[in-house]
Amino acid sequence: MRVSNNLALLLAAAAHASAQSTTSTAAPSSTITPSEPETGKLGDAAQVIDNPVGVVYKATLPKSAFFKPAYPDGDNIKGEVTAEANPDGLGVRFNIKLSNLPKTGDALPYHLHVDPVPVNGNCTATLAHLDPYIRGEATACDKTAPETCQVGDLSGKHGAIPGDVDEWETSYVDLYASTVEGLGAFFGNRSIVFHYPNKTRITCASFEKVDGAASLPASSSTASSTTVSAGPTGIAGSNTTAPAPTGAASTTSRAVTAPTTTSVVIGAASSLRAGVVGAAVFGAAVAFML
Ligand SMILES: *[C@@H]1O[C@H](CO)[C@@H](O)[C@H](O)[C@H]1NC(C)=O
Ligand SMILES: *[C@@H]1O[C@H](CO)[C@@H](O)[C@H](O)[C@H]1NC(C)=O
Ligand SMILES: *[C@@H]1O[C@H](CO)[C@@H](O)[C@H](O)[C@H]1NC(C)=O
Ligand SMILES: *[C@@H]1O[C@H](CO)[C@@H](O)[C@H](O)[C@H]1NC(C)=O
Ligand SMILES: [Cu+2]
Repeated sequence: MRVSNNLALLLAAAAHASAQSTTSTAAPSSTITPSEPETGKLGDAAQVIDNPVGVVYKATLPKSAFFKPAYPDGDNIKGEVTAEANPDGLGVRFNIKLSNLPKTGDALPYHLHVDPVPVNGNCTATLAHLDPYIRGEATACDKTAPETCQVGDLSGKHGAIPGDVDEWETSYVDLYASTVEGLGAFFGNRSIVFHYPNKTRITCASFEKVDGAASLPASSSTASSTTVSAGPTGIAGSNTTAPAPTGAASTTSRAVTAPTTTSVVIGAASSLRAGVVGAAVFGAAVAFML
């Protein structure tokens, strides 16, 4: 399934490239049929296979919400997001643990956003979703084709937060968001934003590199799990993703030294695209609505 998908993508990319070489004025969208998922102007997102192992980024939600009406008492969603390369460097595992969630009845989206949160906590200043392939968000992400989604659209690719629970935690590997500094898909200097179903920004936090991080437990590169607890103070499920210190843990933080030119990404025409991704993110930042 995966192999044939990738093969189809490569063939599609080859056909696209040859079509462009003969009809250079044709709009890229002319080769996309309406039944295919919408992808970025720069194509599908590349899988990142050399994320630095052992480097951990963490975003911790602030004490008070940005959208004050969500918590009139000054409270907020509580929780944190950690992100670390898979043990083989392919993709990044996100571990998300939240509590004191608002009960809206509808699922809550969340995304990686382009800029970090300023010291005044202004979530609007985080700009738009991380979207280095310039896909936009006019059409919803098709989670059966995550490479076509905005890199930062984590809830679109992996599922939104249920709107009727107090606590929620999940763990999954995203193959497109990266901890390789220099890539457009790098999010270690950016932020994560949690929204109401109507897209209002409730709260947000910047990622920071964790010093002296130990490796999270090694697990299958494609495994994911989600647990939900409706109890206000329950700890059910709290050990389903708990880190288990092992011999693989390192006691010092590892500097990222890989220059961008040696970053390895795979995917259709990725080598051509990688060079423009960094510049593209600035363009993506301009048209922010979310
Ligand atoms: C928050 O950031 C947005 C976008 O940069 C800006 O327009 C707005 O004035 C800021 N609000 C505050 C209270 O700083
Ligand atoms: C974050 O890092 C990326 C890749 O190194 C870079 O292109 C971008 O300008 C940085 N953004 C901020 C807000 O520092
Ligand atoms: C979005 O939803 C929240 C929660 O229901 C509400 O407080 C807020 O006013 C809504 N914002 C807009 C722009 O409709
Ligand atoms: C937590 O771990 C213990 C010991 O492995 C196990 O007995 C228990 O069922 C686990 N709890 C949950 C909620 O997974
Ligand atoms: Cu968002």
